[in-house]
Amino acid sequence: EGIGPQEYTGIKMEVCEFPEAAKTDLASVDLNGKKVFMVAATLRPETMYGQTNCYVGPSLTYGLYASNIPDEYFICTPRAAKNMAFQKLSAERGVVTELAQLKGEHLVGALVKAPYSVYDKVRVLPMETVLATKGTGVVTSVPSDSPDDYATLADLRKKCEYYHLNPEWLKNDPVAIIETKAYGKMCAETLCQKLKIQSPKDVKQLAQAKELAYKECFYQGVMIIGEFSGDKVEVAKPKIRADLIAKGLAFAYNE
Ligand code: A2H
Repeated sequence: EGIGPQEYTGIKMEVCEFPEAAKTDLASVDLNGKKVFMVAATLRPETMYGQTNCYVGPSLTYGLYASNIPDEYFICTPRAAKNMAFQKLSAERGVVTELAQLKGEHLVGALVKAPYSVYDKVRVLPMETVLATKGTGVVTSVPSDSPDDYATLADLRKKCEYYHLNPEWLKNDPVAIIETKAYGKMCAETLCQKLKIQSPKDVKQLAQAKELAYKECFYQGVMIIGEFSGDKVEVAKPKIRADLIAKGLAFAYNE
């Protein structure tokens, strides 16, 4: 991290249902005949089978932007929209066309499509640790393989009343998608227990878990779901990424 460019995959999560607060933010925009996507930036496209939710930073500001594809709009941070404009991902190259601004917390509860996931549509939830300075500000949640996602889902489940979340939005359980000798089929859960991670605030242990998960699950892991089941994760990753892009479900995004 921080050294050289990051090659993300922008996952296009089509919005099927906006919460009332987001509808108010978007009131001045004509969305007739348009498709709106929340764009999640991931370094692990091979984990998309296990998406259970989508996270936004509740206190961050997002925008609705005209994309390079006619009638398709993207939701991401203004910072990401600017980067995208210089990667031929905006309506006009180098130009950011912002149609509306949305508060992150207004997106909580939105229903979005999750490409390749065993859960066809998933709910948007708040994640306090989403940074405005990285990716698109939208993080797709894969609690089987991301310790951050696992810790946040566990925390939200414990405090769903406090956060005013519908318990229905938290019902999707982690999915076994990758197996390793060291951590079994749920590496994030195993590591969170091993390192005694209690909440998303345990940043030091989470950083350690993240590193261990990457080393073990990325370099030693074997896919146990999908078209490349049985293949090493390292081998499956570029193939799954290429397929997602070829199907129009994702695009390359660098920063
Ligand atoms: B990853 P790096 Cl299964 N704020 O995707 C906080 N985290 C962000 C973010 C932001 N603005 N934008 C992206 N991310 C997350 C999948 C995944 C990820 C798995 C396992 C590990 C993992 C599912 N979530 O990342 O600092 C996204 O989560 C571990 C690092 O640029 C993205 O990939 O290295 C990753 O962090 C990018 O973080």
